[in-house]
Amino acid sequence: MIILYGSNGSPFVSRVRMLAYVKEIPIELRPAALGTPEYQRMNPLNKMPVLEHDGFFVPESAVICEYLEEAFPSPSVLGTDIRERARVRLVARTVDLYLSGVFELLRAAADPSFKVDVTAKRAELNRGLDALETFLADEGDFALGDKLSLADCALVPWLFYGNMLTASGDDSLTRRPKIARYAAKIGEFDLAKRIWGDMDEAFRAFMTRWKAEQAASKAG
Ligand SMILES: N[C@@H](CCC(=O)N[C@@H](CS)C(=O)NCC(=O)O)C(=O)O
Repeated sequence: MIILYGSNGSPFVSRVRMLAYVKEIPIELRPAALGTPEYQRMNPLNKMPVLEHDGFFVPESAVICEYLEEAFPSPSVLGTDIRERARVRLVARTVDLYLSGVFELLRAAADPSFKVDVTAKRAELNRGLDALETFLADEGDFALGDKLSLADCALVPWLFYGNMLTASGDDSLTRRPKIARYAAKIGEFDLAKRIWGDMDEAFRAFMTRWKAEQAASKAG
């Protein structure tokens, strides 16, 4: 039995779910009781997601994806040779380490009480996006060409938020031709639509709760 603890609004949870859709792995999604001793035992980092596979716990979305790739090798989404695998991992790592500025910039725009150095975040994001622009393939429907890979599983959920930045009038993605082409092209696939649909539902529910909490704290 495979259980994924987390919620669909998280790009890290959605990355694992996208892989599960691709590999047709039946995964049960359960809420993550962050902060509880029970959850802490499953993931001492106290973040979502955590995967439970027959009693074995795996935290960290990138590690979970590679675990599932090894446990369910077909179809392969990591690449057929060591250089292809390096390129897949490089894109996924770039998303993880250098593109999270998107989340902070969106949050800063929505929540004046969220304090962040916007100029520094923007510079960091630009560095990551410049690198991504270099790493993406010139042609093909997917991040690294004609075959869907773990690079797409990292990028598609991230793009849910990246597209929000674009919708707010920010040209960070659209002024970079390869990223712009990728964002438009991948959005045509049912898989991306499905992931973004799941994320949208969870995000709207989160925003409704958050706005109610904000209103309650102002009133009280
Ligand atoms: N590097 C982690 C990041 C996971 C992460 O940041 N998850 C967020 C949700 S999007 C979380 O659990 N936040 C709760 C917290 O930080 O307390 C991964 O790839 O799984």
